[in-house]
Amino acid sequence: MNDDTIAAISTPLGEGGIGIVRLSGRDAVSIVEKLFSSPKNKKLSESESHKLIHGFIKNPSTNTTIDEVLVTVMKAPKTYTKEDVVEINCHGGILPLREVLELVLRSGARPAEPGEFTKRAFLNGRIDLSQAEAVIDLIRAKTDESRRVAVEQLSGGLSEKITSLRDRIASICAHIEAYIDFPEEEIEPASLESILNEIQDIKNGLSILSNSFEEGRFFREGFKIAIVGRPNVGKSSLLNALLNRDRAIVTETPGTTRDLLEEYLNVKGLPVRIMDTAGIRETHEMAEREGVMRSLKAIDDADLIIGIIDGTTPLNNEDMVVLEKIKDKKNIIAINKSDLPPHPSLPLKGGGSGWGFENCLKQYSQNVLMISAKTGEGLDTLKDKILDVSLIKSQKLVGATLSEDSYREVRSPFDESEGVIVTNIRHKVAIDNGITALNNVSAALRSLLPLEIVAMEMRDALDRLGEIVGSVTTEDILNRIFSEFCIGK
Ligand SMILES: Nc1nc2c(ncn2[C@@H]2O[C@H](COP(=O)(O)OP(=O)(O)OP(=O)(O)O)[C@@H](O)[C@H]2O)c(=O)[nH]1
Ligand SMILES: [Mg+2]
Repeated sequence: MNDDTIAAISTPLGEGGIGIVRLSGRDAVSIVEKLFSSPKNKKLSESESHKLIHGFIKNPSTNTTIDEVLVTVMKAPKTYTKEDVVEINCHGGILPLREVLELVLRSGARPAEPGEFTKRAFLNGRIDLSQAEAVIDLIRAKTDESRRVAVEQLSGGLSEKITSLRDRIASICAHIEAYIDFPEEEIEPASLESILNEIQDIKNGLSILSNSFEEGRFFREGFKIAIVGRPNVGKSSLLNALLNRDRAIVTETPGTTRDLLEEYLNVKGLPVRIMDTAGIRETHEMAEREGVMRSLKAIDDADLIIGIIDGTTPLNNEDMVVLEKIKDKKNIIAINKSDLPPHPSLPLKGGGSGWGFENCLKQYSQNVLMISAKTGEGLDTLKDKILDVSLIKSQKLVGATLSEDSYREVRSPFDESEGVIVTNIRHKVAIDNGITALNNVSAALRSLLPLEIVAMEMRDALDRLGEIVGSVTTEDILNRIFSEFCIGK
């Protein structure tokens, strides 16, 4: 248990309806008691736990009232940190909050470090490390799906999986150590076979989790999409249409967009980071040239490229340069401006095609469609395509077939992990290290190496997985994790 009491403003700084100063630690109640006065002379130390009490925070040295407040005393251990926690609900302006915090600090609390409340929840055993990490994922979640995955992890979904796999390793380990204690006994072939099978089964469980990471990354960071094409084809217009607001500048002059512009977007539950880019063309203008360089880099970085073609003009050399650049990447080609009369070489709306254009594009992409960024025509189909393409990518990674077409169905490979998706690179690395250690165990058993070596590798596997839940950890790991948090969480 920590001796000191920490305090911080736990709500965002700025104007709001209310703002909260939070304290946690042994002296939390007595510190606030010194500053609090209730019209009915209620004492915080005698009040019922987890109930709001109305009153005022006063500066005891000047006896001036700083703010009218509602205070909640939450007695240990049923609190966020498992320590005594006091929350002071102030009026939401920055001045009252700062003054209340300052008084609290002068009365014996110390400023909390980023994430320190959550760190205490971990150190005091209320949550494990992967749950603590889910807190920050939840705070940062950009879509319903990423929120769902974070809540699942926070409620212990990943921890349970890891813990049960660890328990199974531990019992094999105990089995093997028993043989070490009786060196005259040998493991019987049948018993050896069943140990090897059990290890394989545990490894399969770990692989399912490890494979879910690529999808997990999308939920955490967003699936990265770059909109590219030559100048004036309607890239910025498409970004605006997808976002439903005028985010990017659109003009009829080619070369309008000079810099990358990135926004978050929710495509039917898939969190997407979408980038508008500068039109790609040869240019001697310095700023535009830099912009084009960034567009080319965006093509390299993205998970999916949407290449835009202007359907009212013939394909030109600039289009060809773009098409060549994107043809080996996961891509969709959107022929824009379908609200205008198409260029005669374009495929005709509603079926039949003109000459060349469509076939030509098919060499560059399996996904060619027509849209109008202006009227919104085709955008729903585009979103479906984005979803398809993103899931095909993750399906490949889990080695499943590509027959399903609905989103929910396509997610079925993840039913194997019962909705537990690994989103954190730290967890993925630990799981992969665990798999490596188990591979070493199987190899050592098969080549009849001394059982001490087998047991050592098994303990290594246990430790690697222990890093995920925090049963094995270092100060360095903890600092790295909790420094990512905001102060007051
Ligand atoms: N009719 C019609 N006009 C469009 C459509 N999409 C874009 N435009 C027009 O095409 C012109 C260029 O649009 P932008 O969105 O600025 O094109 P861009 O590709 O971002 O251009 P750069 O930033 O210069 O590379 C503007 O005049 C738009 O109004 C469309 O679907 N239909
Ligand atoms: Mg633009």
